[in-house]
Amino acid sequence: MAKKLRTPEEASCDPASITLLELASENDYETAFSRADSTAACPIGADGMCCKICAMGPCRLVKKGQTGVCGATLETVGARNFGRMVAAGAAGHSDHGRDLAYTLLAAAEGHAPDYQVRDPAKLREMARYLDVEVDERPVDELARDVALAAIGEFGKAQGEILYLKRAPKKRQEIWKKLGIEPRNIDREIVEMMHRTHIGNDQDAEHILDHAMRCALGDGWGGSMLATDLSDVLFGTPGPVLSEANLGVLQADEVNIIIHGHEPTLSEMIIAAATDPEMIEYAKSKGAKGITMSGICCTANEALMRQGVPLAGNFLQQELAIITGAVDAMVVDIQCIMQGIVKLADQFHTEIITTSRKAKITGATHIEFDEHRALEIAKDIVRLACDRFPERGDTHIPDETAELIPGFSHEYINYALGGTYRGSLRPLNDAIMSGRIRGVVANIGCNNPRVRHDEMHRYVVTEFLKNDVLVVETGCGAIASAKQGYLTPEAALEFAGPGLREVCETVGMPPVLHLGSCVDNSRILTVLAQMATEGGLGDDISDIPAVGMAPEWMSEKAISIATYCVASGAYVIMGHSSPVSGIEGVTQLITDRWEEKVGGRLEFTNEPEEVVRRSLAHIDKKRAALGLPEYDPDKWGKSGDWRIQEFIELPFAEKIEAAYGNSAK
Ligand code: NFS
Repeated sequence: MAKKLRTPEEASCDPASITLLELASENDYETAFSRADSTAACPIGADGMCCKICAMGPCRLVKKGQTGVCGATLETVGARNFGRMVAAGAAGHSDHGRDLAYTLLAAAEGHAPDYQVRDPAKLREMARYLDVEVDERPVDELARDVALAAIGEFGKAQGEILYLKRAPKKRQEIWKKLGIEPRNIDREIVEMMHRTHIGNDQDAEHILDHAMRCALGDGWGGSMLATDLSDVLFGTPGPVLSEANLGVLQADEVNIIIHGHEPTLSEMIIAAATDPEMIEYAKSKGAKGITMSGICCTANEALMRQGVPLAGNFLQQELAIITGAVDAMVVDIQCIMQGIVKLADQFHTEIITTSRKAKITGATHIEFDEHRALEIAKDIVRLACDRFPERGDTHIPDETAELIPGFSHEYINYALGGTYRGSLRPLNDAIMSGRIRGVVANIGCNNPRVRHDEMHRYVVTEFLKNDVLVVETGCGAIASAKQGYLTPEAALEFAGPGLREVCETVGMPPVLHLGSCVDNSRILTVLAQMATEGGLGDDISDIPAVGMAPEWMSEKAISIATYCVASGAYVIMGHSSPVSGIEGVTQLITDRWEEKVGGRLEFTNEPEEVVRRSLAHIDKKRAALGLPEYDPDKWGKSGDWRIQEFIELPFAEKIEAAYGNSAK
């Protein structure tokens, strides 16, 4: 019996996506939404109860006490499956970081003339953490040594990852005591694969300890290096004004979408697309100009630094093609659905793969080479322009929302403390006084098995109402951007009185966009600084904060969740647990991990439950710190809000409100 297909409204809560899903349904275009409806998830695999790491299986452990052919218990199988997800996720983030280090090296040695050091201050900061001598050395010389030191972090022979010292002292001691300090980034990933090979590590807790070590190599290693190197090469983000959703596509211009994760090529395509020669070329093809926009984390990278609009998040990559207005979708690595190629065959859209690590059968492959980056970028832009005259009908939804992204941890410091005294002190004070109840990091993907953007929307709305400051990255941030939460004005409409007052004073949105998924390392940095600033304990686990990925789907999300837990955070994932069928493993990643590292990892697909558990955790941490109990009525209505209400009053009431009875 065919499975029932969801209506567009059941599949997404985003109006632009609903419009295009209607079009997809009328024209039988296949998307991840329709494939999710027609492809039942394997219930045994979904619960983590299937082992396929050798050819004696696959073993499906569905009966009580059943083991694999080798005798592996359900707990061992579940821990191995989980550990391998962490390894794959950590590999993705970290390999991305490694490539950036090689780009910096090529730039410093003069082999990549289109790249340069854009943030020398950040380069010097990196140098200090990586034990590279700074002194008065020329930028290129320093950049070369920093690049080599960064590359060394992936495979050095001795010691531990140097960035671990960016964590609070107490946290470093916990890692040392447990023996989970990552030695180098690659080694922990390789060891995870080794341990989970048939007949090796067969103690679930022991495997999961290594999962934490491997993930820490991602969070405080590969991802943190990726963030810093991107800032050095392309500039540390600060606030910019931009727009989000598929309405950013232009009917009369060449539309190029950059999709994937790396800023290296996309920065060049942005430069090429603004080149007068390229704009003239677009005009020669009948277009008025060239519009760039982004999908997934490449979008976040380009948005944070260049203000390039967001076309959408993970589940909108196919919907963008269905608009008929995308002339080229240029992809690099990660989160790119193979389905876009088949779909693009029904339109004029050129799918261009660019990474030597990621080809897709049927796509045009133009391999990126950092040594002649701009030249390749121009070839790609030209190809997009060539497709423009082939367009058929276009269906660009009207929806766009304004946003102000660009909240790097440096900018948050600056915004709160000012130029001369950049500091998180005001944030800590606001939490201590109860104006801000706590902090939630809402991150991660979309998943077509749950209503697109709905969980993100629900939890963020509830947290704002409850005076919780929300920080975001990845596709979660794009979801909030489309909702209009990433503007300072959103505080007036959606935030509780205490949070609103802080946002009004600082002039910041109540939801801060911190960047792409590798930029979750910025969240680690902010948490570490909050812990060392004073007043909120002395470790990340003391802070009234929660991390979550309510619509997660990727292995990278599992790695992020694990390094956040190992860093002391309480993490709640939505959708479903990859080990839901294994009580022993569930107990290990919750209660046992909490005993060991102070953080725990839970899964629930109930949005109300995500909010309830988060607020309960925040209040528990506030109480443990001896902070006043959160009181929603304490702060009343802040300035701008009162003025807004005053403006809307009828004239007579205005007079009375302003002068009281004496005016009569
Ligand atoms: Ni993160 Fe970014 Fe999006 Fe999920 Fe994919 S784009 S790295 S994995 S889907 S948030």
